[in-house]
Amino acid sequence: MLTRRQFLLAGYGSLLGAMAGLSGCAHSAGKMSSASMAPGLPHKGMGVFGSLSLKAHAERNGLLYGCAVRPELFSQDAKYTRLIIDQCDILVAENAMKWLALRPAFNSYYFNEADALLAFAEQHQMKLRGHNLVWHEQLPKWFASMVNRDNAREVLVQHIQTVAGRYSGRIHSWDVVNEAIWIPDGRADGLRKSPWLSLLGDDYIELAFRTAREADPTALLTYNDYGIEEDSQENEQKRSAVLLLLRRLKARNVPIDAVGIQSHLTANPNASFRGDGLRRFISSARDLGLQVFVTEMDVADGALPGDVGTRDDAVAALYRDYLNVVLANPAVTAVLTWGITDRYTWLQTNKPRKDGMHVRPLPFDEEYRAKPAFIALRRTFDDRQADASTQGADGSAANPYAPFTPNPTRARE
Ligand code: 9MR
Repeated sequence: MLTRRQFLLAGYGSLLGAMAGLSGCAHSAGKMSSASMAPGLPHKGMGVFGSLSLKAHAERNGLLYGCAVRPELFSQDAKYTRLIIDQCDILVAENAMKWLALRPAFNSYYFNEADALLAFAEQHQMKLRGHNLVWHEQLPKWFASMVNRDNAREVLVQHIQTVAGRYSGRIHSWDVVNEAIWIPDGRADGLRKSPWLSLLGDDYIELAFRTAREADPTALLTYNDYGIEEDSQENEQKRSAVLLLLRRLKARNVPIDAVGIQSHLTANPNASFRGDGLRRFISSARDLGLQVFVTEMDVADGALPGDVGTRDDAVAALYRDYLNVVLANPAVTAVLTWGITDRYTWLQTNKPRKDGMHVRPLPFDEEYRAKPAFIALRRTFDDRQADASTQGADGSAANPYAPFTPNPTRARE
């Protein structure tokens, strides 16, 4: 029987009998120090499944846990697929539902991967987030030459009607607008000078939310952004601009239900996370009646020394400190990491380490073994119960945001 001061790092390979000889480690849970690793303990396959999984710990504390997935890997990597089934109760497509993936040509749609992902999620009783309907990145090549001020409105509305309409009733939440604030562009309202802004003016955000609500009345409509997590002045400025946008939308009765805080963090060997600004931001979002999702969490380790134990501990400490701040507010109802295993993380290509070692930003390592970050996630989920009960606006212990139950209505064929 495991105590809270003992935990096991177990490999999915060992679960499947496919990774004979895997040695895991017992950690001191308090310090999460890899110095206390004890290789060779008889712990294979223990400690991370069933009631000890991330999803089980999340659910027990009124949360959803999940991750971004690459559905094309389901047919290629059984351990990856198993890991997701065991650990997640909510998924999001890392790329498969973006314009680039769905719109091979101006007049056509490609839904195979997105459809397969939704079928997979439903088969395993998982929820699915939609990511995303409006973004300045990952637009198809044809976009720049085919979309102009005369047809932009129709193109946007038709895309949202088609995509959100196809999956209506089956999506937990849609990132309707992604990353619309960019302070360096210099506008007073902080809006990014994106193609959508140039084509449609600042109304495009409102148009997107209203169209999404009509197309899928049950999905929680979300504004999703990054650069609003840290203690820095830049992040504080961006938080203000995002809040300004959210307030403007609410004042105009635009249908918006949630804000997504992406949470791509970087471990800093010289500073710890305080999160005062983030705490205030989440509280303001709650005052607006919004739910809050952690939508894309990972912790870049490029500034940390190479030693794996040191790195894993620092990454886990930031997961812990960050989520302790975020989860203290009951408006936060879901935590998703951007991937689940270090084997498949965008950071390996986007922010590779200078020493050539593989990056380690996620709860499971390249061989699907749970890392200290996994333990930190579980622990913060458990700690939430006590915190949330003291922080409800009305002093009640109940989370006012019941976990979402999807509408069983099937998508239009
Ligand atoms: O992880 C995604 C990567 O595979 C894509 O190449 C990239 C394209 O811009 O998008 C990444 O996901 C991003 C997400 O859609 C929005 N927030 C930032 C994520 C990391 O860049």
